Amino acid sequence: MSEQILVTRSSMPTMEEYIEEIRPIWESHWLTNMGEKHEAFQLELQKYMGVPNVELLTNGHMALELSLQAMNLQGEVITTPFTFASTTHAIVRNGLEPVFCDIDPETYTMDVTRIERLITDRTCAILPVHVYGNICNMEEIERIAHKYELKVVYDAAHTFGETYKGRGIGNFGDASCFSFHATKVFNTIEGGAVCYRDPEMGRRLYELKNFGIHGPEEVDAVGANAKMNEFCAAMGLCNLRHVDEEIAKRKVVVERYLEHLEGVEGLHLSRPQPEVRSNYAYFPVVFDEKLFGASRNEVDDALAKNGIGARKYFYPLTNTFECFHNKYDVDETPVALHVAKRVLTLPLYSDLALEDVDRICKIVLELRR
Ligand code: T4K
Repeated sequence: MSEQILVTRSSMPTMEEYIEEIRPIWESHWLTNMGEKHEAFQLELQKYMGVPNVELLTNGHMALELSLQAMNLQGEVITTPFTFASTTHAIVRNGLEPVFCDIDPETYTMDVTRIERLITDRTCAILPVHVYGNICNMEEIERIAHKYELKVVYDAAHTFGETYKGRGIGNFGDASCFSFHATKVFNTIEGGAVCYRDPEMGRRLYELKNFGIHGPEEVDAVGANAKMNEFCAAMGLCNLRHVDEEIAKRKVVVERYLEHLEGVEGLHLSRPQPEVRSNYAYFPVVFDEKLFGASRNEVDDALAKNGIGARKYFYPLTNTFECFHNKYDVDETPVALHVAKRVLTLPLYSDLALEDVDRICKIVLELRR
């Protein structure tokens, strides 16, 4: 049993495995700018994810931001506020306007029954989030997008390793943006990737991540610096060898949580989704204070007193952020507001001891009144 338990803990290869992977870098002195590790990792990733096209980036945020830029969009983007700051920021930093759609109370992803009424003649894209690894209703989203000729960019930060109907999750929409941050199921320390459909988009992304440089004497876009460096790519190569084992260990942890918490009155847990191979990214619990007897905040405090750092992912909603100066009406996303006030994600990582899960659940369940 551990003393302090945080919401997650980065997966790492052994030090020896990583050192072996980075050893050639001392011979080549090639540290970044699409070196050998970058190229090898991109290829391995493409195979693992079962996708035709993938572009590596410095992080999941730049994956989102540059995907939108690569599509040359203007106008409004339909998205959800129940997400990390990155999703909304990527839209706003592209000079686009987010239009907030409410979420589904079961999966916490975009409520597809509400999309069409938000479409105007300025709508250019839909940017849904696969929250906690719960997959959006992609069939319906893509039907609507096709009908109104809109682009679809999935925020797939939480879904690495997942499949839907046997296909890698990166195969859907015009683009899917993944995060390989230290806190994710699969990490490259910091990192991200875009899986995309149109090869022309790949060419644009490749240039945009390198300042928009087109040729030795030609810069044809105002790009960024979002190239994955060799040390991050090497970490990716190592962690990729172990990711299936990591996911299998996470499943065991999740099953232990379910043994304790499933069916408890006042607790709402995510259900497995049909035809989805899950990556067990997060363990969210929505607390109904009246039925359970304690609020989300009381549970969070009780866990903190015992050295357990659960997290309120995602509170506050992005449409309430101070940086937006009350521009958005949170009453338009009541389900998202309801969930954000009540959700707590409990610690989850592959090496979390089952005795620790028992202890966490005991603290939670002792708060029942
Ligand atoms: N879209 C969505 C839906 C996202 O959730 C995210 C990122 C993005 C886009 C953007 O992707 P990136 O640009 O980040 O690749 C964390 C992560 O920084 C962020 O990647 C993630 N979502 C978000 C949900 O969580 P914080 O501020 O909560 O992280 P922090 O530093 O408090 O870490 C949480 C816990 O993780 C720590 O208590 C311990 C553990 N940890 C953390 C670090 C940094 C480790 O074990 N090792 C580490 O190196 O944002």
